[in-house]
Amino acid sequence: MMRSKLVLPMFMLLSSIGYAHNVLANDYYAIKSPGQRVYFVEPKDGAIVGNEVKVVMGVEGMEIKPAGAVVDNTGHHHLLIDVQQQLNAGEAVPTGSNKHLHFGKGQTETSVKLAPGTHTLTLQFANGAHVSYGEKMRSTISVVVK
Ligand SMILES: [Cu+2]
Repeated sequence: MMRSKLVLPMFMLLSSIGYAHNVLANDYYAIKSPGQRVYFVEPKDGAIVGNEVKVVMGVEGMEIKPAGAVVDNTGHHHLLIDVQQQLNAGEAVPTGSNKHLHFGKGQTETSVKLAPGTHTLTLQFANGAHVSYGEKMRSTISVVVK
């Protein structure tokens, strides 16, 4: 009886240690690797665009790999459209949302349709399990659709 009551708390404790370790490891890596970043090749920040927007996604210091295995310093792009809540390192990019687009085949280009007005586009790189690398691998721009 004692033993089974301890299993869940122990599991929770070990899980939280694992989580903290991942977050710390990501932060450590971010400090050690200033050359790692994502950026918009297209469009440029502040660009005035038509309602069909071609987006070209760039990355430096990490390798693009299709979703699947989790390998250090690899991952795939995500495009967040008008999302205010950003993803910290260790948080998974939501699936099944039309505001969080996954490029899990390793794509670096896409085209999105946007209504007239100002829109925020965020690139977020994440690992093979769609777990965000956080702020270090994020870039946000705004565009104005005519
Ligand atoms: Cu993904």
